[in-house]
Amino acid sequence: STLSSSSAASDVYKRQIFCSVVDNYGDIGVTWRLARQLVAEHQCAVQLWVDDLRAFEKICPQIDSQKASQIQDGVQVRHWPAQWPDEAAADVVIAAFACQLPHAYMDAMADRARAPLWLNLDYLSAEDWVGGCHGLPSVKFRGVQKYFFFPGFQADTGGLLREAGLLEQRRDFQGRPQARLDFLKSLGVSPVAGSRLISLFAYENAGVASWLQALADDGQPTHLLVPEGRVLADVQRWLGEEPLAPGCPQVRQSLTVQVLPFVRQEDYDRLLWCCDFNAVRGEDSFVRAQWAGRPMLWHIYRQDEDIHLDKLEAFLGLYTRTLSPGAKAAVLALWQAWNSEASMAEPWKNLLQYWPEVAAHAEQWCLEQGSQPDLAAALVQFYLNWI
Ligand code: TRH
Repeated sequence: STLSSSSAASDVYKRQIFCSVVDNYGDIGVTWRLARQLVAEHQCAVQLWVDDLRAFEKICPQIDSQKASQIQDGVQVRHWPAQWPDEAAADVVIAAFACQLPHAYMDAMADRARAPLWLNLDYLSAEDWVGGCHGLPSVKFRGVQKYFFFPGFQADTGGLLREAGLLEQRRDFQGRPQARLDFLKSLGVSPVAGSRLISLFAYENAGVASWLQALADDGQPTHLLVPEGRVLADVQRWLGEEPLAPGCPQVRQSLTVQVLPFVRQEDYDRLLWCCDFNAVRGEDSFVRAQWAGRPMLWHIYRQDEDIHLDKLEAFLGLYTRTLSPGAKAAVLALWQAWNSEASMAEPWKNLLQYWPEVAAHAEQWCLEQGSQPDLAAALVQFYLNWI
């Protein structure tokens, strides 16, 4: 098509986002969300370069992983090949998660009559230093200045990805029990009567068995939904079953375990809205669980030298600030046990004592975060201030 020829692309695509998939689905999950939102809410022409279309296809099944160029939700999706095709640079260049741009492309940025705005969209962290670094100049390449753009929870950061109307949609959905049941049914889920519905998305975790045992021993039934993925082997080991297939629930005392197929990103959101408690991981599902307004548990992505533990502590500090001392201690103990793969038995029982407070707080936190400018809007504003 004419759109994919390089000269036309330079005229049409004013924003280029680069995503190198390092691991899992967070890299593409975040950039895909941002690309769509820039198109839908800010009328930007966006080109998203992704080096792994198969990972993309998992969260967005309409992607054709064989196609080098395709339009999805108004975003031009381009496969980012090892051999860089000679493409012109856009007005705004967003490199996600410090990915290295092709050298020839950096030359193309520098060769433009007017240098582009070049941003590094960083990882999310609640640490204090983030606000001080957000928006600062980073490196320069042949006169083109790169800037740090940090997502975050505080007013001095770039904020969080949040589509317009998201919280209203979520509340509307949660206010319609039949819509919830219909959606769950479409996933093959009929919640066990009187049960607490929990979703479990996590990395491998030796603490899983102790949590499942605590849920099985509990007086109230739990229906646990586990999207296919890395934590499944631990769940299977505890069940002592052959590989679990999506769709056939296993019951152990009070606990029903059901594996779910990996669903499209929009449906994963809805799944979070349906549940009373969400275990999430990484970066994008972590934010979406906050928008779901329900109590949650975060399995943070491990980093070298345990620097992820500082991030965990920083978030917990913010998140639990307004909780009573007892509820605060309960949340801290649960999250710390989960992230050190320690026993979840006592921390889980303890959290149940504070359930009403923790549940009300999840909605309150969502409201508080939702009152700040969203990341896409902050990015557009950054550009307007820059020109
Ligand atoms: O997949 P992740 O572990 O991604 C991680 C993190 O982003 C981490 O910070 C980063 O360093 C690493 O990747 C490279 O977890 P995350 O961020 O929650 O991304 C999962 C995405 O998958 C998210 O967009 C939601 C989506 N998803 C679906 O679309 N359907 C599903 O069924 C599930 C379970 C998830």
